[in-house]
Amino acid sequence: MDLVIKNGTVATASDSFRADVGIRDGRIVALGEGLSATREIDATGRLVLPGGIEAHCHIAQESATGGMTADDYRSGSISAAFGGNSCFVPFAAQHRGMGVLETLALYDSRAEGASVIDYGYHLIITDPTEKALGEELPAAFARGVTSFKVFMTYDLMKIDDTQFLDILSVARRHGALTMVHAENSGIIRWMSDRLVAKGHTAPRYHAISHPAAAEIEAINRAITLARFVDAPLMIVHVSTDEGAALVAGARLEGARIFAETCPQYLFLTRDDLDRPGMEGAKFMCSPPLRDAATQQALWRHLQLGTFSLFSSDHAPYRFDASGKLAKGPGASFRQIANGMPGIALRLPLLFSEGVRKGRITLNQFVALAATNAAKLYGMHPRKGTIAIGADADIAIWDPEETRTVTLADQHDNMDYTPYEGMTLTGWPVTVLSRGEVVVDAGRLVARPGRGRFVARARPDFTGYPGGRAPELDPARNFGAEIDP
Ligand code: DUC
Ligand code: ZN
Ligand code: ZN
Repeated sequence: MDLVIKNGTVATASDSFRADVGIRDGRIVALGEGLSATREIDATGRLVLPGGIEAHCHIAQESATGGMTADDYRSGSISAAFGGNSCFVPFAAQHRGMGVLETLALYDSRAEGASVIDYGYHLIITDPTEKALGEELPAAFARGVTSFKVFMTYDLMKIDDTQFLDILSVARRHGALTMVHAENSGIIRWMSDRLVAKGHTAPRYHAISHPAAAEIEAINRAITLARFVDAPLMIVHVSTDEGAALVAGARLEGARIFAETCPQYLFLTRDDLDRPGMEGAKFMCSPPLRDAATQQALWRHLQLGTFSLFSSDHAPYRFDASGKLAKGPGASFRQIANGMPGIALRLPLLFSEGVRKGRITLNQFVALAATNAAKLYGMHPRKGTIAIGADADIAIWDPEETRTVTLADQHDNMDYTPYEGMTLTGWPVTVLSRGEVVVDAGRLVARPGRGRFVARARPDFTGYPGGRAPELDPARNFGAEIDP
């Protein structure tokens, strides 16, 4: 062994136990008592957890209208590592007219030589041409990009229901997971037109223009379409109790329907959009922040397992002319980029307010931090757990350390944090990726560019049998041959 982490409490998604962790050539090779090696890290009083996997973040990504995120693979990965993550999966966004493989090549050029932690991509598909569906998505899957995100809203990105069914079918055939941004485009446009016509353009009206009903309708439709063709589906950034309840109902019936929520929906409310001047723009994201009652409902869904994932949706747009205020200091909510940072605080927020306050167990925390993402995005058991043979992607946490969040301590390229002033207990102190220390005691000690692309395998849907609609079943549709 070249390294042993000694005397800590190891936790996985199922168990917590005292053990030393032995590492050789970047992998975990031993778990036991009294292990020794030439290099040792003393983890007395600390938790030894799988490194976090940040499964939803926007890094070096331009929006359909051209705005670029403030973080690239260097700053984004460094910020992720300081937040206890040793792997992340940003998006590779196809814009209309671009090929899928061309999109992946572009993101390769952005990530290679820059990331301090391992990375993969989810593809965003906005232009599902015959070539994309027939050749390029299968090729992307073969090179380890096994999840595809689609949008039901945004004029320059949205797909219609037919295209959605096409993508779900291709994903199902290859064993990929389709992810969806579920909001009803018509409701949002209808509300936005009326608000703007009456001069209601301030950031707070963003939440009014994206009502809960828009999310609920779209989640219902997305689940219906996915179940119709028996395709697995991940509903990202769920912000409503009713939307989460639709997911819970489908899961109870064995459908392969999964969901994610994000820190902003648990820790912020739409009152934050009502801050003076344009300050509310810092809290604009889509779906928007909701109310305190919804926060409580979402915590409940997190506790009960409706949400498999808890991701940051780090979408870093600065509060200046390069980001949120690109259209000027008095821009309408329609013209302000949606998104906020959170990649470094996702896990400290969940640990402090979830584990420390008794809302979730340490093992649930591990599942939400890493294990579930590893399983659903095809990286388990190589990543997302502490087990013999797994990559030594490990975060050592001090569960007693208390810090107050402030921008000066952040490592991203942002000029604000929405969580400024929150006091949190429990912080990652040392983060390893494939056995190499990346962050230690507040310092970056690894070289940007050491992170590697992770070719992901098929997601693991064990326990969810699914089942297709009778009209697609040859035994029940008078023999019609429809191959979804
Ligand atoms: N969807 C995201 O996933 N992130 C930011 C904005 C959006 O619409
Ligand atoms: Zn989205
Ligand atoms: Zn996002």
